[in-house]
Amino acid sequence: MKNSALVVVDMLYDFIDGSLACHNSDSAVAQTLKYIDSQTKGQGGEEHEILDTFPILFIRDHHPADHSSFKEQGGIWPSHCVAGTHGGEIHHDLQPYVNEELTFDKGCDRATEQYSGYEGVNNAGQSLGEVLELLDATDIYVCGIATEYCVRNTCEDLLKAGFKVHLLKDCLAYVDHEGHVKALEEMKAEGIEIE
Ligand code: VGL
Ligand code: ZN
Repeated sequence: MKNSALVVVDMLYDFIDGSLACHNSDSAVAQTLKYIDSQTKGQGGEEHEILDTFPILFIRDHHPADHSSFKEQGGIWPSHCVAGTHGGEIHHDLQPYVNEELTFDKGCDRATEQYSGYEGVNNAGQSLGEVLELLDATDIYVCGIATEYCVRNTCEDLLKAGFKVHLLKDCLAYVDHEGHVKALEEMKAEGIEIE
């Protein structure tokens, strides 16, 4: 899997079993773990070796408590993924693969929606796009929540930036099933590989 990387989008408690719980989220987390496992086979099995050959990057929706997308502020979403709360944490089972430098926050600015993780930033202020280039990644595998919003916007920005994008369809959760199916069809037509 040389030159490949996995981007895990918003596998956070508020999207799994919290205020904005999405369909298929438990299964998406389980399938993501299975996928990560399948990539570790034949690579020595040591976690640091996996990370050297197949980096795993995490996106976090990371809002201030008065984010403009929240209903109380006139937005369309219930309050979710507030920085520092349980709802904004990455699922426990994925924690062994989380590395601070490869974790990118988005939606931090109160006034901006920012569905895409592409311009999310890590604790050193680097963006996801920048770090993927530094890693020499050409093929980006994407999974996460929600298909129609953050996953889609992240995939489209990656594609525009010239990466080959592979979407792991069993590792997705969504707000609405019809919206999920439609988003997959449209992404396929745009040149995103659905796998
Ligand atoms: C998302 C709704 C609100 C997402 C983020 O990451 O898909 N959806 N905020
Ligand atoms: Zn959000």
